[in-house]
Amino acid sequence: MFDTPTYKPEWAPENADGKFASRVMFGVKKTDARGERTELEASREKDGLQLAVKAARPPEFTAADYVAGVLRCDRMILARAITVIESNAAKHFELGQEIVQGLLPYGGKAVRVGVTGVPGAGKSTFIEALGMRLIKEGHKVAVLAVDPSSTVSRGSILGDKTRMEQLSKEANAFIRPSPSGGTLGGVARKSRETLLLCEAAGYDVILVETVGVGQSETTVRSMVDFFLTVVITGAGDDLQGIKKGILELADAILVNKADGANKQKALVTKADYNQVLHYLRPATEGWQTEAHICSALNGEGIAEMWRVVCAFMEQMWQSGQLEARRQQQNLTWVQTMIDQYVQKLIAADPAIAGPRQAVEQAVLAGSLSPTTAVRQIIGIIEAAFEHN
Ligand SMILES: Nc1nc2c(ncn2[C@@H]2O[C@H](COP(=O)(O)OP(=O)(O)OP(=O)(O)O)[C@@H](O)[C@H]2O)c(=O)[nH]1
Ligand SMILES: [Mg+2]
Repeated sequence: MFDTPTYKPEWAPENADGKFASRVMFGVKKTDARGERTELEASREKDGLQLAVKAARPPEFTAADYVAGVLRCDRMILARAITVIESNAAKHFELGQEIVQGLLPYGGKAVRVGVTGVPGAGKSTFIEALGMRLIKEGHKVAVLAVDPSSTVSRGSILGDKTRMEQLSKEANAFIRPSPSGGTLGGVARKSRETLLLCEAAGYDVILVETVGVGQSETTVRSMVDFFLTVVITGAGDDLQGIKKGILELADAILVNKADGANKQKALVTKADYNQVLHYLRPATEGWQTEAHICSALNGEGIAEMWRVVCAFMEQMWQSGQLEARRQQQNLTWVQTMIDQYVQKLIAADPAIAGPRQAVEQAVLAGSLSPTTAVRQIIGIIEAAFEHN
């Protein structure tokens, strides 16, 4: 098929010699059957094109390349390393783990702050204002997102809506939208490993944004040192609207949008929160969670909020709680991953799935009690595991 790489075109000037022959380049077929590709590559080689084609493709990095690139804070390599980690493809898993393992000794040096709050509370605006301030003070800031909705819609809280325009232009900032795909647990694993990579790259403040919808908050709480809940006055987000459980996760409450006519209301809201917080168990032992106000829009209160974070970190560091919390978080991380693995094993085993479904149907039909059903399903699982 590729025997003759040169053709005489249909039209050629009179008296043209063989040099006028044109070269025909065959297109790449999408089906990409192996034989055809080999044939195509051979023809390119003949045409001296192979090198050019190779050069156009991004180079394949080894784990060592990624590790070295991240350590010298090459943002392109950092972004690609995160893409490997976020990939659901089996072939990337080993490489991803090698990268993580290689960078593990370089992590742990950042202040990790989680920022949660209802949609529109101003989390991104706050992160941008704080991030810009920190960069001016000489910090390197990474912003990550954990977005439960992205697992369903494949959208992202740091996607189209808020681009953090100013921060994204800064050389010392790195912004990474939420990983998509997988369960929230999967997203959490990826986010934790991304956090580690950012630390290894030298980002000394990591801000993790998440929408306040329950499970994602617990997930983010389990990967950060300081957890901040951003609230606003009115708009259904006053005291009645916020769950006690969520307040108990927070190391500080930040009443945002305290500007213009809203400032007085924000002060009242702050006092209300402080009253309630006084009676709640604090998220961190020995640290009284308090409410503060700020305007992410005009910058008032941002510096004060950061001082609170620094005071917290200092106290945690001195008391040894910081290290203890991080170690506990690592252990929880391992346990969560194991739980997920076991669940996957059970779900993927055909010897379990069929019989289990039958038992569950019986529960639905009301012919089997839940307790008996659990016992039967456990029997099915144990039998399958013994068999394996
Ligand atoms: N007046 C006022 N508006 C603010 C303030 N902070 C944020 N906003 C506005 O509130 C809107 C939402 O802000 P975002 O920062 O996108 O809120 P978010 O919490 O990140 O929202 P999601 O990512 O969708 O959950 C935007 O129109 C902001 O301009 C503030 O301090 N004062
Ligand atoms: Mg946002």
